[in-house]
Amino acid sequence: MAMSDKDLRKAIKEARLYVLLTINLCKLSVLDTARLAICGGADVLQLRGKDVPEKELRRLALELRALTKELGAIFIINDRPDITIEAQADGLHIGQEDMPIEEARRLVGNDKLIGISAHSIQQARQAQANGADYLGIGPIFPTNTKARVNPVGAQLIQQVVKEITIPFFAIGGIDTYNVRQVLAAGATRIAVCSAIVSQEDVLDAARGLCRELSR
Ligand code: 3NM
Repeated sequence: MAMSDKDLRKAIKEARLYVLLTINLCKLSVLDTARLAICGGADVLQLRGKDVPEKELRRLALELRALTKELGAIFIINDRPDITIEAQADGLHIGQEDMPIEEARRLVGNDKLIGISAHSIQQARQAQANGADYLGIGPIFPTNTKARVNPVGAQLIQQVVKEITIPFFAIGGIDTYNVRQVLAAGATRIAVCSAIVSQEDVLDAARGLCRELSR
């Protein structure tokens, strides 16, 4: 059964590991990657496929919805309110260059989560004021997955911890080696793509990061 909006907001607060399924970066099939990531401890999965044919994206969204329901993970769609609704996903994630949050909210309604990427404290404040349910804060470290945005460093996490009350996920270039810096700065949640989905052993990669998160 799908979670109610109240349960979803509680679940996103309690989530620790958020995995971005960037389709072209998955070493295994997207479905196998998703299953292994959840088995390894991922609480949230995001489908992200900017250059992927429409039909495939829609098919994957439906398949991942079924899988995440079965295994009990939150399912978010990147950048596509239409597919969020169609696949009955739990939420929509948008970036600073995508539509304004008010429009996203109008399109997906109050029952869905809306997450926003913020690259500065000003953007984080604005997103919170505009009704975002959670934030991605980054990129903390350099990353090829989102090379166009300059890394913000772990200092931004300290500022966000002080000021922002909605849940946030540190994101960008995070792996098992540097995750301690992120946690030391005050983050309790991380969002990861390549350090999980591009690995030979997705299960082990997810487990390794979960272990660090629960130290
Ligand atoms: N958004 P990886 S960083 C998709 O800062 C994305 O908004 C970011 O992938 C942001 O774990 C990022 O491979 C890339 O670095 C995350």
